[in-house]
Amino acid sequence: MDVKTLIEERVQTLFNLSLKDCSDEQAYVALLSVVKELLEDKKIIEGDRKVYYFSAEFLIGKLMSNNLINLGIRKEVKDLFEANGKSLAEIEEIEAEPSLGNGGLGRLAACFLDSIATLDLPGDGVGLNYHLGLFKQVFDHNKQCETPNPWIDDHSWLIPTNKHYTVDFKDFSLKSELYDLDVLGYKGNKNKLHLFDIASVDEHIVHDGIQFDKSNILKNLTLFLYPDDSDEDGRKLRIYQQYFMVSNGAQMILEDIKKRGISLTELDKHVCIQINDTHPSMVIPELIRLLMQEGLTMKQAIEITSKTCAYTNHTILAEALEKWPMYYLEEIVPQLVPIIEALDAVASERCADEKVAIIDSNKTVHMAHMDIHFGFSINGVAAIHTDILKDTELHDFYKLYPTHFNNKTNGVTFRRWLLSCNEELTAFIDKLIGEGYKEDANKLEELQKFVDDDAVLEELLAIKQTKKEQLAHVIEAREGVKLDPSSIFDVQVKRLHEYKRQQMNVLYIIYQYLQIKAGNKPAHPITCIFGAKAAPAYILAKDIIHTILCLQQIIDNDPEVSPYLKVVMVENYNVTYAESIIPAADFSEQISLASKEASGTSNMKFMLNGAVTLGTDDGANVEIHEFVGDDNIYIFGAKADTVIAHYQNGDYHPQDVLANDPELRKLVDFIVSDEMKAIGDQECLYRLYNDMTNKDWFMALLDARDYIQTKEQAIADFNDRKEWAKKMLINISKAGFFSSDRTIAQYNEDIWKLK
Ligand code: GPU
Repeated sequence: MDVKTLIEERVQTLFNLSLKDCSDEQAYVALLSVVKELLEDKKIIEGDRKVYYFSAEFLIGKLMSNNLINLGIRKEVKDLFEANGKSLAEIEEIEAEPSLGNGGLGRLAACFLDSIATLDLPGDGVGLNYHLGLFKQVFDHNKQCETPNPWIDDHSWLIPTNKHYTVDFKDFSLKSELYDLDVLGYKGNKNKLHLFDIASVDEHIVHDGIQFDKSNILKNLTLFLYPDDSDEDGRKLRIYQQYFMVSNGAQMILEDIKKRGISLTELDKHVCIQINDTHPSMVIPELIRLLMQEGLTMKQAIEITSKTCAYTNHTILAEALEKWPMYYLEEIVPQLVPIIEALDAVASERCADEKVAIIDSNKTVHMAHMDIHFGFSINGVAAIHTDILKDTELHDFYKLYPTHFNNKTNGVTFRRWLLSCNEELTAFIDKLIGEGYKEDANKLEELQKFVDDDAVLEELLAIKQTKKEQLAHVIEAREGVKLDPSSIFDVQVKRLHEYKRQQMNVLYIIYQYLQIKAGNKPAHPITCIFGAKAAPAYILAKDIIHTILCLQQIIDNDPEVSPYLKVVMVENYNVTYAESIIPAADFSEQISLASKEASGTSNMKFMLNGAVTLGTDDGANVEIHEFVGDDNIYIFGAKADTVIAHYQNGDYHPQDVLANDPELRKLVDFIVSDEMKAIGDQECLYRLYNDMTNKDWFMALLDARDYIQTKEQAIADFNDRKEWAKKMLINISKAGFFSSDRTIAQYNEDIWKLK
């Protein structure tokens, strides 16, 4: 039966209505039920060897649109709904976005699952089923407040399974429940995302935003991703979560191997476990423990585990590399302690230097060190990032295991970040070069032949305009803020972190505000769009949000300024929001302090949608720069080696910069001006001001002047519409390398070695 008939009949059976007469909700429910069945019928990708991607986060976004695309039926369904007076886009809105991730690391995991399935490789995700997600961000009095983000309802895609495992902690055991999600490849077969949970979790213990009793593990274990770890109970809860995730995953893998009649001594020939940053690192001692329970010697178990596990590092920020006091582990998972001690002993035989020790002299366990000593591969996520790991941050490990280090520059799935979120651009590209690029992204290069074709350039600008108008509607509906779609849409959307330097963007906004007040209008009106969540315990990040929201208010209320400058920070930025913001962007802000952003992935999505990058030579910006050339990107700021030298010499002081730059001082001073204090919270504003002027750990002042000048140049260039359209076209044509299909092919070639 064809899909149209299936849907029509389903509405009839479920609601006794015709598609024309049913509500959007009913249409959604019928569509969901049909699509779930189509997924169920898909074959599971098989192979003798399989990868398991262990990750604390899977920021998968809504699934309907993606599933329709990968089933190859989106157009049919869209037409059917249209013929019945309905809009597929509006119906897709109804789905709740799963809240299973935080930022780039989680979104990368989601893109990877899509590409693994698309390349027809056997590979499953392993994670946790957080009921209330990270948190839902709401703004109150220009401040971020956190509320629960429930997303599981009767219409979720989760598939209950009958699989259960027992996970032992020191004081109790937990029986897990496993929910699966189908991950369908583009016009292909499927893999699974396995999300572990327990039945006793109780959402009702949450009160006053996202407060709850952090010691009540039976009720809280899978409530939230990244529970506040500013106190000891919070940190211990994270260990409970991590061990629960990896023990379930490891048990599931061994069960499967045994069922297939394979000897556990051959595990590494059939399984590869990719450890996504350090959150799943306890899988190493847990796998060793389970193998010993099955009768292997410790020596055998260590050897097999080392040949099975591979580790991906996503940061060089020392504070983001997890370390746990040994006594936490003794209190929670004492069964791992003798194994970790044994691993530490083996590691110190290989190298006695404490810098590479697993357990240091304070009895702290360094999770990344365990991964590197006892995994067969360690990779960074962009060329410059891997180089910095080798040369600086992990140099001592590199000397020990030079052949284990490799780079895998990140990528993004074009199914979601072009085909699904930008139908207009997709249709235009189809018309220009055919659909081959959907299977082989490098074919986007063929767009180059239109670089002097005026009609093509004009159409590209027209599509961007359409996407900007659509975004303006979305933002008006959701935030009550009216945007001018003829202004430049300058976008910085990402987690709020000092190293990403939203505070430097703040200085630009203040600069522009003061310029306009002084009678100097910008070359083109500009709208600065932000989206960012701050970790609940990250005070300074919240101060930056407060400052942005206060600026937004001041500018909105100033008729002298608001026609030329607008600021909007959207509430609860998530994947769904990204899907309307990214296609509408003119400028892509990628302004991290050089050396600090491991890769970035929104930079890739933006270029793919024809935005031009304003960025530092950091993370994957470096590779984007190489691909598009100097004329099609705006690079500014200190280079990574300069920054690293500043840290090594301890010779960067924001006061030195300010002493030489009175103009810049005025911008910083504005943060605590009367205008700001009249509407803002003085404590927050002064805290940010004092930090920026006395510490400025991520050197925003160092690059601020160069940043402002570069952005002014970009605004001026934007006015030459034809030249700008060429930049857009070249960015799109060079985006092919950043497809996660390429990234996954490389993981497979160098690390996983699946069929
Ligand atoms: N990243 Br570590 C996160 O999103 N969360 C983390 O806990 C850590 C890293 C990001 C990096 O900041 C970003 O540069 C990178 O593109 C992304 O991981 C995926 O590799």
